[in-house]
Amino acid sequence: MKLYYVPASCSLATHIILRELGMEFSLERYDPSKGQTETGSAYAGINAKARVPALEFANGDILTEGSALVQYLVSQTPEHELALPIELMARARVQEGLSFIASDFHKSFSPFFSASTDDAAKERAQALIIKHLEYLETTFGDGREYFVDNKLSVADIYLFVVLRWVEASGLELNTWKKVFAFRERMNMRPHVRAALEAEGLLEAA
Ligand SMILES: N[C@@H](CCC(=O)N[C@@H](CS)C(=O)NCC(=O)O)C(=O)O
Repeated sequence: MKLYYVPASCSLATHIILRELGMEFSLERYDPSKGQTETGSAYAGINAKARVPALEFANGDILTEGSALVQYLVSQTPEHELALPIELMARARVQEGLSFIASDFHKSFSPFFSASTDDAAKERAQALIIKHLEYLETTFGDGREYFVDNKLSVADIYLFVVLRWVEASGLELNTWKKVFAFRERMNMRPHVRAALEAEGLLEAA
């Protein structure tokens, strides 16, 4: 498998999960400013949506959308602690967590990654991020170590990746102590550190 990625972006979640699952994969960096990958391939031919992550399989199939990708990957290893629960409500809880992160939390950071965003839009986005962080702080407030049902899941890894962007929005994650402690814990996982190193992010982590 080959993972197309942009360093520190949401593709980092797929990258970490590939490592946590012990899967064989290679990495190919995408440069959005050039519309090309590091080997000179036009990215439009890989993902017409011009987004990472995209995962290419040996038979040439390409799968996109981070939430779908990580669910596909953990479904290959049903015995792994990251596998989706078999019980339907517990499984839906993980999907509920992933949906919140992908649709609400992740996307609230978009204005900070666009050169054309004005200050008013950034202020509105920051207010939304604060609202999401308050919700997360309450969720972790009951002594939970993990986001969904206090059991490690792919949602924790995606949440960790998005929490790495908080400072880029002008906020200090340390304001939300329990969420901050969660990010610190996730940051210490060996496969997380290996992925950060591979993307050249270790000093910044
Ligand atoms: N719906 C997509 C969105 C992915 C997405 O927003 N990717 C961003 C990085 S976090 C991206 O590819 N940015 C490059 C660009 O906008 O040029 C998913 O969930 O996988």
